[in-house]
Amino acid sequence: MTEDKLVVLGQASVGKSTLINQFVHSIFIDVYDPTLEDAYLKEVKIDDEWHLLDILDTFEYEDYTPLKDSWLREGEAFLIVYSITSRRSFDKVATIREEVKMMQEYSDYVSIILVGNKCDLENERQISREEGQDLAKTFNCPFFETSAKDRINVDESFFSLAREKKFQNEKRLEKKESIKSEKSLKKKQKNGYKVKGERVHGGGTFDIYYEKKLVFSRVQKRRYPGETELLELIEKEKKVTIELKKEKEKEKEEEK
Ligand SMILES: Nc1nc2c(ncn2[C@@H]2O[C@H](COP(=O)(O)OP(=O)(O)O)[C@@H](O)[C@H]2O)c(=O)[nH]1
Ligand SMILES: [Mg+2]
Repeated sequence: MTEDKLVVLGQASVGKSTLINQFVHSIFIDVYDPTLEDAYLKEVKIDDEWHLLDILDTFEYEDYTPLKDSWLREGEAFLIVYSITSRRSFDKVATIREEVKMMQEYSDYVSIILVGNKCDLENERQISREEGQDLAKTFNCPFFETSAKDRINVDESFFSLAREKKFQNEKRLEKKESIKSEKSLKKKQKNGYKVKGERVHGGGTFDIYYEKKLVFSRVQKRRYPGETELLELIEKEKKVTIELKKEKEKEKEEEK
């Protein structure tokens, strides 16, 4: 089971606590109660995988609070909420996102979704759907208009947040891997011997960089790797031409 630490952020009274209670308990609370920090757990199956969602409700932090730092640092994915009936709450979103990015270790891979709540209050609307969508586009994050009152897009938002966390994690790991393999290729290109290959099946050519260290150890044992040995190393169906000899001669000349 995957555990996801989700944090719900946003200005006071946009409906954070109501959204969470609707999601976790399927109830609508119509009393305005500025919450203190509160955590909720819910087990859900998302895309055939069980998730334990650990949802943290937060309260508005006009003043500095060390609590806020820990929410932003320890959270793994963030639901940023504004109310479609409040321009002020919408204007606050960008700042909240910046704060999240500042506190997260991998700021390029922060998992955020944007939610415009209270979409049942159509005649009090101050923020158009397009405006919300456009902001989410600049954040490159998913967007939902929700109603915690009518239970519109509530599950969808939390599910999407868990998916976003998975997606960003994978993106980050992929990038890490590609940096690693790029580095090792560069090292081989710098220090290794180039072996040109030609695919027998499928056509095309490829280059393989053969580690210098390996060649050296064989040279010391007076065993220069022959074409057969290299062929063994490279997959059988590939025809290989070797530029090793030339390189070795060059090296010898340089040593003189
Ligand atoms: N009409 C409507 N009212 C909502 C909705 N969500 C929350 N509210 C109301 O807005 C007020 C503030 O909600 P609350 O969850 O306490 O906001 P929080 O401060 O962000 O946690 C409460 O009176 C809620 O009943 C919604 O989707 N539609
Ligand atoms: Mg609250």
